[in-house]
Amino acid sequence: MNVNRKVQTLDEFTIQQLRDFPNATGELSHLLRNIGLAAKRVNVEVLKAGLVDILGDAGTINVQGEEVKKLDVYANDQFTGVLRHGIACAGIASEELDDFVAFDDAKSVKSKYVCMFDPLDGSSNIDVNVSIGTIFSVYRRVTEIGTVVTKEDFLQPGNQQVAAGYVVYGSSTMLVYATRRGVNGFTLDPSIGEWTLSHPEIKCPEKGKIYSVNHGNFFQYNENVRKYINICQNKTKGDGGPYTQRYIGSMVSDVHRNLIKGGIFMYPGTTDKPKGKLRLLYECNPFAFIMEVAGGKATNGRERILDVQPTELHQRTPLFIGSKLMMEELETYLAG
Ligand code: AHM
Ligand code: MG
Repeated sequence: MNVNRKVQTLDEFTIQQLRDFPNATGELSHLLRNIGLAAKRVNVEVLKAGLVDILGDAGTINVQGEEVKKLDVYANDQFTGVLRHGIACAGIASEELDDFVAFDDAKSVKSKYVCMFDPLDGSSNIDVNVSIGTIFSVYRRVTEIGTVVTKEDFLQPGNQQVAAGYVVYGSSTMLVYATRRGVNGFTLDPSIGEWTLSHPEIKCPEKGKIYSVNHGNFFQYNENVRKYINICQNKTKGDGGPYTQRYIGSMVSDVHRNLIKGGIFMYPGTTDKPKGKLRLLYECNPFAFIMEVAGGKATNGRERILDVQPTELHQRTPLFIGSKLMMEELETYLAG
């Protein structure tokens, strides 16, 4: 190990980035710092998830006499809380909440960003000790600074994102975030409780060998998607294959792996659910932004995810996302 290598923390990194923008206010750094703080708190609880029988089930009172919250509710409270009390965020929308929340205190109305998040994605994996994650997306508000934010601030197409990121609570805990300038990954060093730059300037390999899709739904996908899946199964060495199928069922982990190693992730529409399962605003848009900045692509099968004009906070969309060349091959099949 090279002990002389400079270890950069998330705060150092974001502050250094600011130096290139003399007029920057530091609000985005502040917001990212708050997200990092909430993620550390959530991480502590995720690490204890297996002790739920000892520490008490959600909704019960634990041995210390404290009310035990479901982890996804806890995560939602943490992210909402840090953003509400910070100085950079004027309002949030979350998978956990039916409607957006406008922060109406005197400081928050002067903030320029709104944030959307899925506080704990893949929550069906909590009980079985499989990686889960948080996904977030940051926009500049479109309403006037000094007023309370409205729905219009949240219903912006993904191409307006200022930053987006995710946290994987996995074998180690990582925070990855993108701005238009690049994608960078920070691993939590538990010995000092700091996010440490471990994956600078992430680029998604143009070609990959991994395809990720729920095969259980195969016969519910349309013919074009089924054809492409068959192509993935039949790749030979001369053809860039063979491909490997990997599907955890936690989007954050599945897309994170494919972003680093090269691959494609699909959650197509099904006959039962033509719009699929995933949510445009706080699941698909942030990943589409990260993937595009890293050199990959993301579509809903017809158009670029980032160009979709949202009409509802919780709208769903089919998603195809991953390495550039794999996506281009997929698109030839989706075109029919
Ligand atoms: P959630 O937000 O309720 O946790 O659901 C989203 C998750 C994604 O992380 C994952 O890609 C997908 O659901 C898996 O769904 P399925 O089990 O239908 O394949
Ligand atoms: Mg989710």
